[in-house]
Amino acid sequence: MASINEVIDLSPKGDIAVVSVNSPPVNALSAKVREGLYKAFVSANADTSVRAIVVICEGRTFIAGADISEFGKPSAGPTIRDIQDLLEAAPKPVIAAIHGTALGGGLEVALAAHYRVATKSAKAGLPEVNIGLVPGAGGTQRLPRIVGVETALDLVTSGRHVPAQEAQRMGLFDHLVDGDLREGAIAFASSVVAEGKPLLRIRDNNEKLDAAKIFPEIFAEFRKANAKRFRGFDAPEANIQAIEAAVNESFEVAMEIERGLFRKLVAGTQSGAQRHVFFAERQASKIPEVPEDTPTRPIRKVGIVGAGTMGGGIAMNFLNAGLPVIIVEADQGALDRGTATIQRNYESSLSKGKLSPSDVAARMGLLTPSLQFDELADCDLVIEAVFERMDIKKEVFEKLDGIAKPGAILASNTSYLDLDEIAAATSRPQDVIGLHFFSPANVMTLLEVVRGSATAKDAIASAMTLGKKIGKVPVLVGNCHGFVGNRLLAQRQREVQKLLLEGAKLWDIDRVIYDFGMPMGPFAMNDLAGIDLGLDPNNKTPNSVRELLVHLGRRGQKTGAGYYDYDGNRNRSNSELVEQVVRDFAAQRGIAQREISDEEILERCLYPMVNEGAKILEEGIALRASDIDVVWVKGYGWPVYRGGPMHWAELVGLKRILDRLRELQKIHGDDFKPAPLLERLVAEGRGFKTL
Ligand code: 3H9
Repeated sequence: MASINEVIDLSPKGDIAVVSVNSPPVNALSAKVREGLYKAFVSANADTSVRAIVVICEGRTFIAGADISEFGKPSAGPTIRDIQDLLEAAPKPVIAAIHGTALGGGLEVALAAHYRVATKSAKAGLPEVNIGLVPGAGGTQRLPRIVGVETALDLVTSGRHVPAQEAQRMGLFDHLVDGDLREGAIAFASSVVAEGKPLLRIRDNNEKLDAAKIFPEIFAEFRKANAKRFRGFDAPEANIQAIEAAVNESFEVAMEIERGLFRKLVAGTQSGAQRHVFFAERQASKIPEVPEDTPTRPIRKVGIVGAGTMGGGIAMNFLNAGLPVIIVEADQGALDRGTATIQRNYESSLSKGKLSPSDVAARMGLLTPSLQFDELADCDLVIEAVFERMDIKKEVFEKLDGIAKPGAILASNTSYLDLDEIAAATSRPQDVIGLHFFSPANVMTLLEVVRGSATAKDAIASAMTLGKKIGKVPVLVGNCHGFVGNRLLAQRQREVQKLLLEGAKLWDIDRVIYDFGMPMGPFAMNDLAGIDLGLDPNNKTPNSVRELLVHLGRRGQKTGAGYYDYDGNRNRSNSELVEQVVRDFAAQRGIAQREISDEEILERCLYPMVNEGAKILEEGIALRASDIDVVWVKGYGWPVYRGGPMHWAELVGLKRILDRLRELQKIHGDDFKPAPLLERLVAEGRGFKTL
């Protein structure tokens, strides 16, 4: 790249000036890009031989937004708004030529151009809400002026990437180019000049705002309809307010309102946490010991052992990605039920319009149900999803060892068990790996990739790549009981049960956890999943509140009663009977009950999780603190606006957590014994992110 600076080129093509951005990976609007663009537009605007300007990008995408890594740092040079002012006020037509994804600040730059052309595979969106922001360069002002208020509200609060055809229907794109984008854009620019088309400035066009002026209730209705989805988040409301300002204020005043909202959010903890998760998610796929150029094993056919809920859900991931799957069960009834569930899930997507009949047929066409284990012989990857018991898992792996082809990856979906012990049942532990999917496996995006002590690097690289291919967020974890996610969960579960016996009401515990931002409290969650899950059905001597409830036939929502009572519509209410069961059990155990504050509930549930995270880091089970955050945000519903347990811990203050753990240790014993790493970090005044 030459002409303006390392990342911006300005070249004439006849009487059209072409401004190109080349700043890999995603042409984000870094200081260098902004500076180059500004200079290029000043120059092209002033050059009287130039009759139109095309702005286009090299590489995989049009500008994908502001440079998120620059947020929170002092900024210098021209702002995005300065560039937009130059574009919008240019005395000649400016055409944005879009391929890949025009997102955030990228789309905002394009919206300040007079026209937008795009490839048929291009997408556009304002995804700032996903990193806790509002668009800060007029996106909330120009977008509703093109697509109308209702659509704009949907786009800015969902952050959805709109495909080219839909964007054209909405008026976001003026023209879709077949073939070469640069040539198409130059031809379009020439025609604008030749036909003397107007310099369309979106800011001047207020027509699309009229409907909301006549019907201002649209905002209240939108808030109400989406209250559940927006719960806890600051950014959706700010986005709505910015669009309200577009309707009620002048362009200039509303631009200032948008700027104020952006500034407040970008300095706040929610956006900080959401940006942390954005980068953490991408960081998770980087494994120092397994560099990106590590060869991967081709995976063309996948075998699944077990057609239960997990096996079926796992199979769907691969069918969705166009990979043939053979699913094996021991008995015909279970195989038929599993296949029928997969078919039913696809039909439900069909009825919601998410899949077409041919999509469903193609996916089901890739599925081969079988009762013959031997048919797994030509699979490149086999995933075991049988009952969570070591003896059963070992038997499966012994059998697999006998039939799988050399080099096939043999994976276990175990959520707790020792992967090395499973691997030892084979003669090829280097090919054995854990692929821990989360239920429902076709929906949840987390994939814990468990490495055993002998797992080969290329098997790890293959699993990580495949995980991304099927749309998961793969996180590499080491082998231990419960890996990362369930190890943290076990801490919370233990405290929840202890708190209950000490006098906290279960609905108070649920409320505190829910208000923190988790999708559900632990008891409501238990009732949903079935509180008998994993318990021995023949146990005649119940030894915990949970076992007592199961003994009473209160197995959760499915029996109309569990920790809570349920009516016919699964609405829950508090149960006096359960309160009594808890009180009696505590008395029998000699546990004195007392009032427990919300603060204590939260600290006792969450601080031990942070402490466990520190132990996990110390043991090398997770590569970095942010991987633990990704696991809990993607797999367990930790509110993304709190950034995951380790990020949150630093906001609370590691010293405060350590001090409280020490106090709790004195009262309640070694469940609260601080991790040596936590002590060391506090002593050194450092945080997890410095490791
Ligand atoms: C904004 O625009 C604010 C404005 O309204 C106004 C301000 C005043 N900045 O995802 P990938 C990096 S807010 C910095 O793996 P893909 C990413 O970290 C922004 N870096 O690729 C990764 O780095 P590495 C609004 C960014 O092909 C590499 O690029 N825009 C940015 O799967 C590849 O990323 C957004 O929120 C960025 N903006 O997906 C869009 N974007 O290789 C955010 C990416 O070191 N970006 N990186 O790990 C995305 O959604 C996806 O990255 C995208 C590509 C769809 C573009």
